Amino acid sequence: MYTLYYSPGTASMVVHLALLEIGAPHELRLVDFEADEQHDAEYLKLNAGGVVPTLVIDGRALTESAALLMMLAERHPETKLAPAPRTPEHDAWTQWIVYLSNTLMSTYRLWFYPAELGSSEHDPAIRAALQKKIESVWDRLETHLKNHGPYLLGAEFSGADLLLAMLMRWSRNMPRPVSEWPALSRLADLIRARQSWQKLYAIEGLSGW
Ligand SMILES: N[C@@H](CCC(=O)N[C@@H](CS)C(=O)NCC(=O)O)C(=O)O
Repeated sequence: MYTLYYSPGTASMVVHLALLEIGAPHELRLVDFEADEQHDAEYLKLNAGGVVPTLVIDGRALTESAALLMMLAERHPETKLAPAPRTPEHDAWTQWIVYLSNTLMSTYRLWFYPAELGSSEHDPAIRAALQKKIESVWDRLETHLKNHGPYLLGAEFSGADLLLAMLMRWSRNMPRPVSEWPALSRLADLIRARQSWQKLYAIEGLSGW
C-alpha cells in the first residue's frame, strides 16, 4: 500500500500519475499549502524539505518526485512506466529522467520560489536568465522529439513522458509556454489523452492545461 502526500498540480503530480498508470492501491493525503501544512512539524518528519511529494512505501517515507517515479516503475515492471532493466532503452530512460530533474525541475523551483534566491520577487535580469534556461531545455527536447519522437524513448510511451508532461504544464503561464514548440506540444497531447491524466484531473480538481 502506498500513501501519497500531494498538492494539486504540483510536483506530486508525476507520482500520482504513475500510481494511476500502475493501478496500485494508494491513499492520498492532501498537504494544504494555503494552511502551510508542508511546514507542519509532523509533515517535516516525513519530508525534511517541507515540500511535496512524499510517498510512504511500506511505512518508509521517501521523497523526490523523479526518484519516486523510478522506484514505482521498478516495483511494477509489468507496467509500461520503464523499459526492461539493463537495456539501451532503460539507459535512455534513466538519462532523461535525471536530465529533466536536474534541469527543468531545479530551474522551475527558482522560477516559482524567488525566496530561494533571497528575494520576494525576482530581479528582471534573474527572471530573464531563468526563462532562458527553461527555454533552452525546450529547444533541446524539441530537437530530440522531432528526430526521435513522438515520445522521449521514440515510439514507446514511458514514465519519463509523464514527468515531462507535468513540467510542460508548469510553463502555461510563462512568457513562452511550451505550446510554442510543436513536437513538445504533440507529446503533451498524447499524454493528456491518457486515462491516468484525465483521472488525475478529476481527482485533483484541475482544469485547462
Ligand atoms: N525536488 C523536489 C521539489 C519538490 C517541490 O519543490 N515541491 C513544491 C511544489 S511543486 C512544494 O512542495 N512547494 C511548497 C513549498 O516549497 O513550500 C521534488 O522533485 O520532489
